[in-house]
Formats: sequence, C-alpha cells, structure tokens
Amino acid sequence: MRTKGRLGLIIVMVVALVGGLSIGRLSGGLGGGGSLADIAQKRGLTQTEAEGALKAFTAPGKYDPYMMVSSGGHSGSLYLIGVPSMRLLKTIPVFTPESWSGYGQGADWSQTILDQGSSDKQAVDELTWGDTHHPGLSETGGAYDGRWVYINDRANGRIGMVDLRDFKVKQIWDVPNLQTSHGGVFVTPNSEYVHISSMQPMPTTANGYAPLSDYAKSYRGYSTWSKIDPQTGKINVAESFQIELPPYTQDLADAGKLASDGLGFINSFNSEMATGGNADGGVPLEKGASQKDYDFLHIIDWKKAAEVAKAGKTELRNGMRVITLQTAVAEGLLYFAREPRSPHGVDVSPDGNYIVVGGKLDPNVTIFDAELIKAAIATKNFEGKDDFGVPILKFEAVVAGQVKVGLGPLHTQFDGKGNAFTSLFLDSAVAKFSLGPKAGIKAEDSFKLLDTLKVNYNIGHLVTSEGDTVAADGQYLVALNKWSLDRYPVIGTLKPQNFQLVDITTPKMELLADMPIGFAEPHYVQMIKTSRLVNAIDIYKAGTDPLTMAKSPVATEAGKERIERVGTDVHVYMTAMRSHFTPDVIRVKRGDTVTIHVTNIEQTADATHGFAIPGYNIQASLDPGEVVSLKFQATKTGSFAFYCTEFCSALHLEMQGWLLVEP
Ligand code: RUQ
Ligand code: CUA
Repeated sequence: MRTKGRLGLIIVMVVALVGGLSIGRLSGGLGGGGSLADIAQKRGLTQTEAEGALKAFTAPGKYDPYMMVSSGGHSGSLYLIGVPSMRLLKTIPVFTPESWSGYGQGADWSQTILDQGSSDKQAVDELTWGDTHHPGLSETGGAYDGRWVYINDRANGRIGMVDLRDFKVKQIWDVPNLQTSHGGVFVTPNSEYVHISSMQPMPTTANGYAPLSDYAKSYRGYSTWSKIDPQTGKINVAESFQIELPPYTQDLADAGKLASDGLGFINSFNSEMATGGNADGGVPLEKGASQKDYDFLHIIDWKKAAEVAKAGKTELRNGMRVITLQTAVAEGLLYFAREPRSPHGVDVSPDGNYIVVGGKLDPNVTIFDAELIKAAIATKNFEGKDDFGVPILKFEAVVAGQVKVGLGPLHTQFDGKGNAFTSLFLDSAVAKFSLGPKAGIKAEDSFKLLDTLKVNYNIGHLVTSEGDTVAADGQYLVALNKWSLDRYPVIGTLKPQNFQLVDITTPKMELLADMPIGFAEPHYVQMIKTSRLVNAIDIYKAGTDPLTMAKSPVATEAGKERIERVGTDVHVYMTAMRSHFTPDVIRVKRGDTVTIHVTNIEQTADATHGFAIPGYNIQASLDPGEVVSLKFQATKTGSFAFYCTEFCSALHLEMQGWLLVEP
C-alpha cells in the first residue's frame, strides 16, 4: 500500500514537472498553455509577479528554511517571521505586557522579570513599555548557535535576554550609566559578551543632572561589555564592565570577527557636541550636529579591555566597573577613525576584513580594512587626537575603499560571496556592491556598484540570510521599509511598515513579496536558518518554572491539589488539564492575600491552557508542563468565574470555576 502510494506521488510529481516545463517552453510567458499560466493570467499577475509568488510560497504544512528574529520598536516585543513565506509565527513580549502569553498580567514570573528590569535609575516605579531596536543572537565561532537572543530597549537603556528553548524572556537588565541605547547591541563571536552602548551621553554626576552648558565636561557615553553566563545565557553583572566614552552620540555597533576578532566598532554622530536650544536663539540640534564633515568610528580592543578590567584598573560608578576614558587611552583600548558625515550603520563583513560605514549625508559607503586598522594602531599612525585625548588613526591609512552607492546609505549586509548590500533611505533603494580582494574579489572588480533595486519606501535596515555572521549564505534579503504609503488599502491613519522580500541568488536583485507589519515598527532584524534552532522545546518537563527552567517548588501533581491557609495568606495548589481546573471552587475572604499556583499537568505539545480571572486583571498562559504562580489581594468581594482562555478541547467552555471572595 505504502509503496503504491509513494509511486503514485512520484508520478504526480513527474507530471507536474513536465507540465511546468511545458508552460515555460510553450507559452514563453503567461499568455496561455498550462494551468499555472492560466491562474497567473486570471489573477492579473505578470510573469515576474507569478515567479515571485512561487519563490516566496511555503506550502501548507511545510516549514520555512529561515526565520527572522525581528525587533518590534515601541511595541516592546520581538517577532518571529518565517522566510520566504513572510508569515508571522510568534510575538515574544519583552518590555511590554502582552495578553496572549499572559506576560506581565498577574504577579507571576513575568512580573518578576519586568520588576527586575525597572531599577531606581528611572523616575517611575515601574516601566511598562520599551522600544526594541537591535536583536543580537548568540554565536559560536561567529555563527548563530540558536541558544539565546538579546534585545535592547532604546528608550530606557535596558537589555533583555530571551531563551531560545521556550522563546521566553529570562532577564531584563537596566544597564547602569546608560539612559538610552540605540544600535549598540552585538554579541561577540563566541558569546563571551553582549555589547550595549549608550546613545545620548548622560551626566556622570551623583544626582544625574548637569546643565547643558557643562555638556563637554560632565556628560559621558559608555560602552558596556555584559558578560554572558555560558550555561544560562544570562548577563553576569559582576563580571561585566564599561568603558567611558566622550560625549558624542554613540550609535550603531558591530563585533569584529575572524580577521577583526577581538575588536568592537561603534560609530558616532554629533562629535560637534551640539545640545540644541532652538527656542532660545540657539542652533537647532540636527543642524548643530551636522556641522563637521567627519564623525568618529570608535575602535575598541575588548579582549585587552577585559584584561584591564580584570586587573582592577576600574572605578565603580553606580555599581558598575568602569574603565575611565583616561585609562582606556593610556592602555590602548580605544582609537578613533574619521568617518564621513553623520554615519549610521557600521557592519563587519563575514570574513571580518572589511568594516562598512554608511554616512547618512554622504552618497558613499566607506570601507575600512581590519588589518590596516591594526597596523595603524601598532605603528601609531595617528593624524591627531580628539578633545578628550583619544588617538585618531590616519584616515588614508585605514580605508580600503569607498563606493558611491546613492543617497542616504544606512545599513549593510553581506552574502558571503564577496558582495555587500546597503540600504539607501533617501533613494528608497538597495545598492549591491563588491567588496575587495580579501573577500575573494579580483582587484579590478573591487568596490564597484553592481546593482540597485528600488523598494517601497524609505528603507531603514535590511537583512540578508545570516548576513551579519561568518555563515552569510546569500539566499534572501529583506528590506525593512519605514513607509508603506500606497502599498495597502487605506485602513485608518496609522499605517503599517512594509517588509519586502528580495531574491539575491541572481546577479540582479529581484523583488518577490511584500509583508505589512501591522503590529509595530521593527528596526533591526536577524535571519537565522530554522535548522539552527535545535534547542527549541514544545513541552516543559512536568512542573517547570519558566523563570528558572527547573522544577518549581510549588509544582502540583494530579491528586495533590489543595488549598492552604495561614492567617490571611491563602495558597491554592491547582492543576489544569483537559477540561478542568482542580480545585474548581476557591473560597477566600475579602482582604486575603491569594496565591494560585497552577500547574498544567499535560505533556502533549500544544495542550496549552489559560487561566483568567475577570475583574482582577489576571491572565496567564499555561504551556504544557508549566507552573505559574499568580499572587493578588482579594480586594473586591464577589463571585468570579475564572476560566481557561485557550480553546483546548470540545469541553473548553466548561473549563471554568469559581473564585468566591466572601465579605
Ligand atoms: S536604526 S534605520 Cu533603530 Cu538600527 Cu537604523
Ligand atoms: Cu483549557 Cu480551554
């Protein structure tokens, strides 16, 4: 039977293949012939559009070969999107409460994480949102290893860590001395550190205030090297350190790898140190910050810096070990190289040889050479120092080339075949150009513009498949456009952003598909091979606390359910399985402190239950094997019908119970 079935399938496939070939051959387009052409014609698709649809299609039940880990801007979340299908697979809340997963909706493990992520450096007790910009996947040997992903909060200078076993956040660290952080996130090639730098420099004074007239004197930036615990992926704060930086606005950053391993690169703008004041007769900030022709690429020797920190040559600032600017210069940890006008992206090629910088106000990308940088440092080939004594490497000595790519170059990604792709914000285009001999390109073909593709519209970041790692494989590119303008029907005044999938396997880039992002404004995105997500689980071991990933001390087994009361403290040990909670009636008194420990005792994938109490703002997702403890004050009397929020079974609607809060 089985053989026969398979044979049948093969015959069908052969027929389909032959049919497919004949479409191309006979019709020479979509005018007639086979059924695929008919469909395309009926749907009004051009040949290119029909090809795009086929290339982007992932058949029902099939998996996408790649997954994008997308930031979500001020939604405070991460998103998982399949490539090439461009299907949204999942939302991972990090800095902002979210109802589906019950994140931050009830005093459970997620609330603990949000609480820990709000330190007293903030002006309010609890931050309930964040602005996620730059994910950093963990790496081994410079390639993604599928263990963890880090994500920054641009608004509040925090970093979150998501475990790629259960795809839940395990830690939020409110980084001392940083108020904000934009693009300064990257993971070092063997996940030794996750880097996060400040964006706007801040006063180093004890009360956090200094007048803007003291900007140069009192404000400072920081480059933070957050030590990653090799077992858990969490940040070990005690082993982390910071390097003090001049009060420029530090922006995008990237880790050196292979040829540049051990170095970190951060670019900056506003080396003018403009502070605005347009309403007081001063120069508007954006104008003041664009006076000079050059800003500074920061080059940090982090391996050496780790030794300097270990040797204790640090001072403590707000609990952080800080290598002062003076020490950083004296120990040879920090160097600058000029980079053209208000740069944005800095991206290291897969081989580590080239560091590509896009200057927003310059039509060129500037390509620095890692070996030349090292040589200039070794021979002290400086062209001067900045106001803070940081040596500036001689520009001509460290630049490998420049390529005129178009207007508004921002970010660059790579295909691992010697080519680079730069987003052009003002041109709404992607430029493809060749790297140099060290990336395997002939000298005469080096640093040449090869192709430009118009996108829709105003592209910010772009991502290629594993394109910021040593394993860049040049299959897909996604343009992350800020505007969608006319791409979708009018659906109100707030429009989605627009992702566009591009085929980069051919010499000329080819646009395949659009994807509206109707839930956030992504900034940076990384694209990982789905096959690398080997740690992913779909069932917790029975009784797991997601916070520790270990057996919860309050896990409850079937038959051991109970309600315990000590004074006004009530603990409910509850189990959930299709299709009941046990116990299903809970009696408490008004004013009691109630903790409901719910264990989903199911060990079947996708057998998720929810636990929601109306009126008490409580909702938790109970994934198979998970334990969630929900603590609340029974402040309101009444009969509350708690229920399961996941349609888990035919008797899902019956999966409910009573919380009776007696007067
Ligand atoms: S950014 S559009 Cu927030 Cu990375 Cu460059
Ligand atoms: Cu459990 Cu519905």
